[in-house]
Amino acid sequence: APATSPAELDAVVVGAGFGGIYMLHKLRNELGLNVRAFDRAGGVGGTWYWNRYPGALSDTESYLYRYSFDEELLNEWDWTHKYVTQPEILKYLEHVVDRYDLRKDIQLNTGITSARYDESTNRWIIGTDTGETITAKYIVNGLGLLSATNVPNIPGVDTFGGDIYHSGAWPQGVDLTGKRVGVMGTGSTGLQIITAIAPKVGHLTVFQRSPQYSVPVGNTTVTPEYVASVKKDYGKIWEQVRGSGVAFGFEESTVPAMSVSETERQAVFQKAWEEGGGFRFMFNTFGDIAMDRDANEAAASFVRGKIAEIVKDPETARKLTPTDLYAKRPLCDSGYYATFNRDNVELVSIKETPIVELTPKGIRTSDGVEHEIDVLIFATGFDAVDGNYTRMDIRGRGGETIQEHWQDGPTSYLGVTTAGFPNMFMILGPNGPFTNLPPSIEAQVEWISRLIKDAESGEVASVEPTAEAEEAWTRTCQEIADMTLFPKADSWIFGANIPGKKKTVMFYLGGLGNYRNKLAEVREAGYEGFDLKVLAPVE
Ligand code: FAD
Ligand code: NA7
Repeated sequence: APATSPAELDAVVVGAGFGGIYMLHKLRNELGLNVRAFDRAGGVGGTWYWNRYPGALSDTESYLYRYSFDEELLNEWDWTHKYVTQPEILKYLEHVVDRYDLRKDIQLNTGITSARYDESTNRWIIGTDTGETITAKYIVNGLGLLSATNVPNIPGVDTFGGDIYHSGAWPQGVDLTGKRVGVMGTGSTGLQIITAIAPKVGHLTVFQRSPQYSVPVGNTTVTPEYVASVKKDYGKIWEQVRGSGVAFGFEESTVPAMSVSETERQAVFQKAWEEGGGFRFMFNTFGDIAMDRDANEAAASFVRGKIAEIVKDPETARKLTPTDLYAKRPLCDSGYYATFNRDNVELVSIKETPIVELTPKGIRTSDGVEHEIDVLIFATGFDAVDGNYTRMDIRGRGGETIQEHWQDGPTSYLGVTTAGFPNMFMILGPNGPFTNLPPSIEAQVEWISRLIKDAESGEVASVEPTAEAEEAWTRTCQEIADMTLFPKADSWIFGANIPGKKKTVMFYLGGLGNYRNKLAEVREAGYEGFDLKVLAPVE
């Protein structure tokens, strides 16, 4: 029931995924603050609550898709396969919530709709979609960077007689057995869904906008001996991860692809193909795949060769073969290309024959064909990074809205704060690191928590970055991105997947090690780049 008077809290955490859960633990259990976390979901887990689609799997190896802060938990939590599935990750996060007794301070089924900074009291006034008002000194947003769903606007959607699901809001209990299913979207998610459902559905029509480079994920069972050896080495493993680039557990290669012979290059790619993993293929084979056009083309042409070998029908192979740069988030799969050899799977290139409309029976494309389907699955991704921010009414100093502040694209200082929004922190905010994410989330949560601790012990009324610090960080991220090929490919990494969204840099591509060093330097320099407004002069 709506509270009659505003609840007064020290801090509000928005989101109960990897980020929000750890933040709540730090602020409540370590700093002793009065905190509540909110999530619009009906359960905890964030990404892993929402994405229950068939085949949902992390493509970070199991041993690294978890928190590292709790040694005891690392030692007791087992895994059976090289990669963890959605139900396993969800179970893990629920366990963490119970382990730290967090559930009683997580309010589910409650969306935060507004947050307004009151300069006279230095507090945030926060509104929910259940009609509550809460005030808090701090607000920490763990809204998720791949969380606000992107649903295509297709004419005739209301006339369609079948069911429509988005991968990122997958309902419980969907049975696709024997049905005629259409999947739109061939990113990481689309590949997983297509590969998982093809053997079960009656007929599968894949509506492909862009062909993709993908390598095998290489999921296998792991032995108890292997698990024990990882546990024994965890200290060293996490140290390596924290100092690495993409935090996927391997050393990034520094060898230029063109510095070795053609034979050796093919052997390196082949070995990576057999071992599996998208990030490995891009970053562990050679050091310049994502930087140098020739190196990139070498990797791309290796994958094109695989498609030609695997896919039997030449016309399908042609449609599946990308010709652009290999510079999106690297993909991996459990037999994606081979799925198109199945009799019940059909590929429609919607670049060649665009979708005209949804009809009562299915999808009509520009060649006049009506593709009949019972179920349409949108694996069309997310309004990434700032999507959940701009769907809220957030107002900082002088009533400036987040939409106004970010009209030229989302920015931040260090990925965790933004100028004019005092005492507001972000986990995985814009221009944070592009990595396996739990280690980056930990770095940010720990840094934010320490800043709040320092602020609390120093009578600080408000903390915010200067506009100059934010501009400098944006420039740094831009400069690093411009050294890579990523901005030259259209993907969510730069906001290019959303119609009308400005294409800008949204990540710090300098690696986790450098990012952590930067965070540490800023703190050690007395929070360089921040304005700390003191409540009362400290004697
Ligand atoms: P999330 O887990 O997204 O949680 C955010 C929560 O905030 C959500 O529950 C949402 O409901 C809630 N929320 C948002 N706005 C509001 C609001 N206004 N009010 C209330 N609640 C709100 N990362 C990897 O590193 N490796 C992988 O292999 C990997 N695989 C992925 C696979 C899929 C299908 C997806 C979608 C993402 C994947 N990711 C992967 C990225 C993944 O999102 C992060 O690893 C991590 O789970 C993010 O945690 P988070 O807490 O920051 O955000
Ligand atoms: P992605 O990677 O953004 O992929 C979305 C896919 O949907 C991609 O193939 C898009 O084509 C396609 N798409 C997007 N909008 C449309 C419309 N309007 N019509 C047709 N096709 C469309 O999202 P995922 O969920 O797969 O993965 C996101 C991240 O989550 C992933 O990297 C992991 O970290 C987990 P496009 O390529 O843009 O032409």
